[in-house]
Amino acid sequence: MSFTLPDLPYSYDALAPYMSRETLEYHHDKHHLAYVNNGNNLLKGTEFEGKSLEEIVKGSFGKNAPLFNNAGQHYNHLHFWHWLKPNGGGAIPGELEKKLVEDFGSLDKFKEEFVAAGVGQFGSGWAWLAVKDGKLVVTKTPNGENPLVHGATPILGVDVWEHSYYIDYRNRRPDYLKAFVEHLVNWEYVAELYSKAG
Ligand code: MN3
Repeated sequence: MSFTLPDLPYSYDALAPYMSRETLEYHHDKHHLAYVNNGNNLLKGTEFEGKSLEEIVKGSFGKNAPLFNNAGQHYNHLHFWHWLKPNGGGAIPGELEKKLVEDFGSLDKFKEEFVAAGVGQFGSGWAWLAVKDGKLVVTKTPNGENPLVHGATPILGVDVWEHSYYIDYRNRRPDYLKAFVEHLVNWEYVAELYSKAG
C-alpha cells in the first residue's frame, strides 16, 4: 500500500483556542504530508511494498531507520487527528474509565502520569496510553517510535514535537499537555481502540 494524507475529521478552527488553525495547517498540511511523501519514496523497491502500515512500522523498526521514522510518524498522526475533537476531554466511556481507575488508582492519577510522561520526554517524541499484557500503561517514546514496536497497543498518544504546540504555547509544553487532557481528548475514539485491543 502507499501512504495517503487523510483530511482532518473537523475544521481547522474547531480545536481553538486549545489548538489553533495555524498549528493544524502546519502540522497536518506540511508535517504530516512530508511523512506521507517521504514514506512513499522510501517504501519504493523495499520488501515492505504491499504490506499494511502496521506491518511496515513493526518490520522496519531497527532495520530501516528512514522508512521507520516516516511510516511510524504516518501511523501516529493518522490516529492523532482522531485522538482530538472539539469540546473533548469530557466523560470517559464506562468500561475504559473503570479500567483506568483499576490500573492507575484514579483518573487524576492517570492524567498526572500521562502529562508527566509528555513533560519528561526529552526532545521530540510522544506520550502514550497503551494496552500491554492486559494492563493499561503510560509510556513515552522518542521521535516517531510508538508502543507497537514495544509489544503494546497504543490507544491514546500525544505528540510532543514542538511543531504540535510551539505556535500556541511556545515553550510551555506542560500547559499544552494539560489542555490536551482537559479539553481535546476524543475519549470515544480511545474507547473504540481499547475495545479492539482486547
Ligand atoms: Mn507531529
